[in-house]
Amino acid sequence: MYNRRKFIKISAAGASLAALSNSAIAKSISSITDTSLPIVISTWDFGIIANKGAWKVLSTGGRALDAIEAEDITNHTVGRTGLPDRDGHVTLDSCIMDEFGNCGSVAAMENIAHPISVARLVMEKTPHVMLVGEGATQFAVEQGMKKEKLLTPESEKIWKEWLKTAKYSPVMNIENGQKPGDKYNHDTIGMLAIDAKGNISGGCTTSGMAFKLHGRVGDSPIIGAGLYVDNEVGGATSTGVGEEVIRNVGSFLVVELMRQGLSPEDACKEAVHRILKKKPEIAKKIQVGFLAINKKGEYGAYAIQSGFSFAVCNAQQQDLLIKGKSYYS
Ligand code: SD4
Repeated sequence: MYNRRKFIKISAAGASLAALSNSAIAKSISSITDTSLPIVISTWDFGIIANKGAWKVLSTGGRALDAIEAEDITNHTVGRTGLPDRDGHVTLDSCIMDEFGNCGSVAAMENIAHPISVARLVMEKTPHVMLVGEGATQFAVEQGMKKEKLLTPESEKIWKEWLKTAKYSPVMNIENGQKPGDKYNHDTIGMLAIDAKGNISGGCTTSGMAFKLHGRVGDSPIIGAGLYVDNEVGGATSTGVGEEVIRNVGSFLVVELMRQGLSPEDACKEAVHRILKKKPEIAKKIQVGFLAINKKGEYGAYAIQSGFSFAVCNAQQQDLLIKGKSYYS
């Protein structure tokens, strides 16, 4: 079914963005009419790498849920290389949701490198939706996952450097361009996939805002905030300052707006506008971005600030990187 290629209508309005990535094409899009399935889309530049793992599953006829679990990236975003909280603990948040509305989640979990797999186990092996902190780690170990130290020497060095001033303030768009020495702040991979059968699943994983208070949980593991999937309508995920997304139940809102007929991009835009309307005073200081896909495979994104990108992978192209539109340019 993934041979069912259709024309991708992409305006070249933002063609000068090629600097975003060497391997990828960055374009500003006016409308997406590509409905080729299967498809996987992910937040930020590093979504290209994450999509590759998912594509192996999708391109061989696999289930969207398995594709989502296959996301694996090695920057400072999640898992083994996430930046710690202000006390030096790497705590991970993750959730997953399938085409039946099943969902699982872990929050503030330490010492387990691949949190989305634990989230899936919570979904499939327990009567619960969410496990947090030590209970989540304990459950993961019981399920055979390895307990390990997640704070790398590199992350420890960055944290110790931060301790000298211990000043906490979100840095916008730090997710992109991560390399040693960059200023990291928060990182997230939000991913949405539709398989060849047309079923939708999603996942969202993060180490949260770097140097956050110990115990802080953002939007990423919260169903409806960092992620929401409704197989009749589509899916949405978010990135940026999670507190604002939680306050507005962002991803659920985007999916409900798509249900009412809005395009993925317009639904994301309306959700961003709700955040801005409630707190105009913070609008210029923070980043929040939404990414969405509808049942047809049309996708779109919208963020408060420019600099939010997302990666698209389908039969036509596996490394498409798109600059999301934004309120401030
Ligand atoms: C959080 N939303 O913990 C996450 C962080 C994030 O890109 O998305 N960073 O609030």
